Amino acid sequence: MKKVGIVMGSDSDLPILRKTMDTLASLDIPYECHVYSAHRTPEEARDFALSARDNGFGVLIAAAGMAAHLAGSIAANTTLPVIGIPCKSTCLDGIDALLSTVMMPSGIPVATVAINGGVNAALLSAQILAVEDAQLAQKLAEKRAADTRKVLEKDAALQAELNG
Ligand code: RP5
Repeated sequence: MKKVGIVMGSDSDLPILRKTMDTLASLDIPYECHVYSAHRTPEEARDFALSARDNGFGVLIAAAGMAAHLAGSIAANTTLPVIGIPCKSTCLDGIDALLSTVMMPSGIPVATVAINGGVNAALLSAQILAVEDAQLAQKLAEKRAADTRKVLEKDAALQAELNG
């Protein structure tokens, strides 16, 4: 199976990416995770993106806060699918990162998930890999069914509390 490459702009983003890694691990998807910044380590971020396909990656996830150019700069240097996670920082509640990540010019797409959307980034990367992997598609279907059951159990508990 192809690997998922995870890049974050700072180790301060790690709590969000831990959810990404946990979700990938729960689906037995191999991944690598790095701290490379579009602004502080532009050469390392560029080299990672340029070599990603040859290094066995199938999807890349890039997470950054503030003026979040990481996902866009990674996408500029690869034709692998790139998923952007805008991270909430102390100012502007993550709207700064959301707009910086999502508003890509035509030609260089970034599939942007919600602010701090670490779980969905992992699931979207899994769904991309599952296009050519029936076993992974089955695992994703089972996870969906389990999540559905959890919600219905909560509804049943609520109905029991409200209606006796
Ligand atoms: C961004 O700036 C990082 O992705 C992080 O979200 C934010 C703050 O970084 P630190 O100052 O905590 O290293 O580049």
